[in-house]
Amino acid sequence: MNLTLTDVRLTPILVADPPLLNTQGVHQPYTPRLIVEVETADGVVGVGETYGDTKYLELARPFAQKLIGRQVSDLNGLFAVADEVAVDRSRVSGQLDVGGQRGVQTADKLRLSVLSGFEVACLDALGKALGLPVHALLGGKVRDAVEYSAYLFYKWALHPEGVRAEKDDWGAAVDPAGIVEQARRFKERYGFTSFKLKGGVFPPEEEIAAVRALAEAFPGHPLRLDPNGAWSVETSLEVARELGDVLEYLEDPTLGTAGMAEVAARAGVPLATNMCVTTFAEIKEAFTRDAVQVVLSDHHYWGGLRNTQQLAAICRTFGVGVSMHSNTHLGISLAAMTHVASTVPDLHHACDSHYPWQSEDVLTRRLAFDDGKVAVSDAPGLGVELDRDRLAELHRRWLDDDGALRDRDDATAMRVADPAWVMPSVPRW
Ligand code: GKR
Ligand code: MG
Repeated sequence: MNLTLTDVRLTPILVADPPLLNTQGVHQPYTPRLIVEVETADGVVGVGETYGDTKYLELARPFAQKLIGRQVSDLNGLFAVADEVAVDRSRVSGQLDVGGQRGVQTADKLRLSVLSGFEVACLDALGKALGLPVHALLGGKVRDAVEYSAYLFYKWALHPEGVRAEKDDWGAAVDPAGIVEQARRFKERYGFTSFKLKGGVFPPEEEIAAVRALAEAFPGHPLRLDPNGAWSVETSLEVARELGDVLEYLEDPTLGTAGMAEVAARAGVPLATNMCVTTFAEIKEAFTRDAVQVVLSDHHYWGGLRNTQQLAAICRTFGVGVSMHSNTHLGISLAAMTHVASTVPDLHHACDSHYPWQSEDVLTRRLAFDDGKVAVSDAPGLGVELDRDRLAELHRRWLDDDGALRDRDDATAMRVADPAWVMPSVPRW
């Protein structure tokens, strides 16, 4: 068996995205993703997926070149490659590590997000070469299916008039009744039993009313609300008081470890985060101050599936819960999330996934949610197959774009509907 990497292919694509609202604005009609393929000397191909914005592509290209001639099994070596790419780039631009501690973390996340696309592709290829599923390469699954939650969004029925976009069949959801209806459809279509609402869009009292309406419509179902740090400490405490009896957790009510620690100390509701703890460097302070009770891991920016396992082990050690964050993604990433989640012993919360919002994919067969769960594949590698025609079509869309959509920018997308829109300063309420 020859495990030497002989080819690495990067295909940036644009994928249809519905008009989902968040505190920064609205999703663009198409969102960029990057599909990674690695090929061994024996012709075994592995696939990975990560963010596709320009800044990721700029790192991914030199990364891909450096992989040729390396072993597909050399997963630890990927970190050395990432460092080399960063050093080469900072020599040229002096850019990567500017901006103090925050700047270092942003650069780390960028680098690790790129690395994760290659790590997943290598694991897929290695699994195929050895005839083993990815979860086996990660030590073996401890469950046969992984539970996901319905990710509810305030949304418009359509993207603004005049904007080229694909239609979705979800309709509008801009009030409690719309959110309950969306949740019903999520439950009917996919069997989800826990619900997360993306908040920070409307004033807190409206979002409290939406969560109350969900609690009434789905008694006993776990509920979460995530305003992406749009609230002050006082507002967060008020929301916690109003919803404490129905929330499984409150996600990133306010920004920063200090604010989260204050809310956590006084709210009486567990806090989850994908904003306050996003790198290993942030763990110590947040855990010492008891600022978060659940870390929402994301294998993209945490640096792959094995780093996700390390994060889970640290959380376990400190008695902090772990689950999964998501951003717009396709089936390759959902497969990767499912494999790693299947190996994490203490996964006590359903994971997030945007996948139901993505009507397009690059796989010959979409992954399915049954009773809110994705079955863990035992096929070699990730257990997914690339649809090359579809990949080519979505890449063509990326090539045809004049650059306006190649970088996700929810505030600019919002300005199409509301030219006066400026990204709200935080805390907004
Ligand atoms: O897709 O609009 C969105 C979300 O707001 C996403 O960007 C967040 O990263 O899902 C995420 C979250 O949990 O914060
Ligand atoms: Mg979040």
